[in-house]
Amino acid sequence: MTITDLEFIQSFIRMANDGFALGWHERNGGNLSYRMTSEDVVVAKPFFKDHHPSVPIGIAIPNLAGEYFLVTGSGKFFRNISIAPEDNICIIEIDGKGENYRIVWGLKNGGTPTSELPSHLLNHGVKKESSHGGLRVIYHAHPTNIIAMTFLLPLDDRTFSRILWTMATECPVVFPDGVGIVPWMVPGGREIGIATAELMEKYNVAIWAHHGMFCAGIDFDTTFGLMHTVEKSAEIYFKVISAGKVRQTITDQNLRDLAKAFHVNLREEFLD
Ligand code: 2HA
Ligand code: ZN
Repeated sequence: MTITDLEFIQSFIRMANDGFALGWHERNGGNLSYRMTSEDVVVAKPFFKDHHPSVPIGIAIPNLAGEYFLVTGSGKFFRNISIAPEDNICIIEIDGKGENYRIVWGLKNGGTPTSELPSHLLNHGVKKESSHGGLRVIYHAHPTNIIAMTFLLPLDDRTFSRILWTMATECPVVFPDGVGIVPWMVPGGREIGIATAELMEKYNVAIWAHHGMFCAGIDFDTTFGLMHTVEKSAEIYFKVISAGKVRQTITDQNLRDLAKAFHVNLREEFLD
């Protein structure tokens, strides 16, 4: 038994592979983080090593104090995660103030956690609070169609949400809150992290214009499924607009009927 046999690490690796297989992780694109449960920490702890220095996160996230996260490494390729997990991912421990992290396992040949660590941790901070601890996965990927949409449409939450909802009947059920849009910003820092976390107060999906998407979910399946559903919707959008003139679509009344039948609250301000 090694640490990488643990179920949460296996699930993390499978998700990374699936994202790569779908073309969302060219080169070192994308990153993934998972807030470990106390049970995960108990079973993983015997494999921890204690020689890494404490590093500032660059922002204080007090409600993550003492949490452990499994995260991808900066500059690492999703393509390589399953063949050498201990070299491409790591576990970090957040200090008692939520201001510093320390690697406790992984990145065995050196390296640092994902360049988008501020965005991941700020999103986790928001979601831990709003989900009463239930939400554990934050996923960033570069799905082709959703990126392409950000060149064509006005960058507002309502426009994107309405189009994505109406491209396939299950979309409003999968993301009834809609999606938020972050205008183009420099990636990898505190500012884009704050802008994304603000949207995560309202949504489980934040689209970064001309860059990619962030999804949040309670577990690996839900979070991967959310990314997959939104990206598929974007793909349908392109097939439709490039194929001809739209004759009919899902109407606002259809959306209301769906919400009623599936017991979800569609964001009212996005309906006509
Ligand atoms: O290269 O996706 O946003 C990793 C990224 C940065
Ligand atoms: Zn990216």
